[in-house]
Amino acid sequence: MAEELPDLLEETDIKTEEEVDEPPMYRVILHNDDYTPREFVVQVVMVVFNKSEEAATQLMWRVHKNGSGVCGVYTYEVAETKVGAVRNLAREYGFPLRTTMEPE
Ligand code: TYC
Repeated sequence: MAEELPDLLEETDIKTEEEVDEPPMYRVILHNDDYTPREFVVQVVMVVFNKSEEAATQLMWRVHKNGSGVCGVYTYEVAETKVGAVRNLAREYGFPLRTTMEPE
């Protein structure tokens, strides 16, 4: 009888996308402001996000023109570390440069 059949869908080990291996990922967003020098932004992006001078300069201009831009996508801990690194450098040099993180 149908009632006695095992519920195959319940019992399989098939996992939904969230249950599989990959950890949740976070975008780190760089924000424009009126005071941080462009060259400082480029240096910070190169050091913190491991970008070439060319890639960092491109991103800086994109953020300068559009208001914000994505520096990269990372696991929670790595994204937090990068946001903190930007905060520390900006504080140290007295600029309002800022990044935030948001779930992918
Ligand atoms: N808008 C800044 C200026 O004109 C440059 C800048 C670019 C600042 C990107 C922040 O994330 C930023 N000096």
